[in-house]
Amino acid sequence: MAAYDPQVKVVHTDRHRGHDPRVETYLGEPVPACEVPERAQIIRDALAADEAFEIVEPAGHGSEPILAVHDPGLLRFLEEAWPAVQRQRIERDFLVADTYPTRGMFQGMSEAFVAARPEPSAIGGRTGWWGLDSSNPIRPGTYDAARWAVDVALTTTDLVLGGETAAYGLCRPPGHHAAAAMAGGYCFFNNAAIAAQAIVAKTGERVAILDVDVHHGNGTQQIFWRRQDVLYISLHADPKRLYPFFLGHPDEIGEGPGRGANRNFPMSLRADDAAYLATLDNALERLADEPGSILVVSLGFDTYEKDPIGDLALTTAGYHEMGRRVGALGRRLVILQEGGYHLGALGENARAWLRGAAGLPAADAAAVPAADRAVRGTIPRP
Ligand code: SP5
Ligand code: ZN
Repeated sequence: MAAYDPQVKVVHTDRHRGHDPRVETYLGEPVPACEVPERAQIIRDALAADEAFEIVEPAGHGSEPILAVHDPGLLRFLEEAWPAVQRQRIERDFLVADTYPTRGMFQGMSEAFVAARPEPSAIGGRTGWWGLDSSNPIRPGTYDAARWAVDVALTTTDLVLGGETAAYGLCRPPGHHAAAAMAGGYCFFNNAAIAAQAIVAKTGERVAILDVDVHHGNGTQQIFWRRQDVLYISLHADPKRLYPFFLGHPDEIGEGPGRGANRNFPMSLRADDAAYLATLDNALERLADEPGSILVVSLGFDTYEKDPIGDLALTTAGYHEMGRRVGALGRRLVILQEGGYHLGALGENARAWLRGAAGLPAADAAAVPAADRAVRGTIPRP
């Protein structure tokens, strides 16, 4: 018999492994990649060893939910990119753009004129056309992995629409930097935005997205910028200091019908649990009078005190408390993985957050080995 009934369902597939970047660049210099397959494996293993969780496989959902959010050109590019590299017989095993269409290039030209510029045909030009930055190399298995990350998000959504109070999608690659017509920041499709759109379409309710990754979710903000029915709330490092640099400021509140449905909360350098949780409480006040029964969480652990991103300073105990406060909102939760790169702590941080969200005590990781727990069928409560 399970120690906890109901268990929190964790949607996971190992199909993410084909997206296995080895290097990214830091100021142009090659450095070891942060967003690696071990991340998802570590979180999966930590949750599989805890009887509060049950791992389930995703189901395929096809292209339609992706096209409800993304430009068909982005989908086509990601599908065609690796085969195009192969046709060119370039001696390399990854694809990264080095030329991007940035704002100064089009200065003074009308929006309609700029929108009518044609997509290049060369693969280097196409990669820049659909990309934000050089931190997300395309590998042979990237497209398949990115498609499965969307299916993980949509299966998680189905579970919650089917009556689960909360479910967690172990999405990899992550999604929140991907805009309607742009990949970037380790992201290809915006898993959380696709989930939110699917919820709106199926329920007709308003949906809120809470983004607690250390980076501003510029893609999610862009996708719902003019939408009143999807509220985007993000806590993140000040973009003056940290990627994505060009969006994430507090005056970005949405436009048109979406005015007021976008809220950014940049944090000060090395903000700790207390500072973060105080800002979280402020941010969640915006949710109080917002209709809708489901909250999508873009969950990142790159706010961790020892994360290589190195901007904020949260602890494992802080994650449990953050999860607890989000769970206590009384909304059903579609929780989707975004960033988090400290491999040694990722498992415990995910476990702490999710146990908090499920109203469970923070487990004492050292108390009983996983094998013993399975035999005894119970988890010691502190
Ligand atoms: C989903 C997500 O967390 N995306 C983050 C994308 C960040 N892209 C640039 C990161 C550069 C960090 N390189 C590590 C160097 C640490 N000093
Ligand atoms: Zn991040």
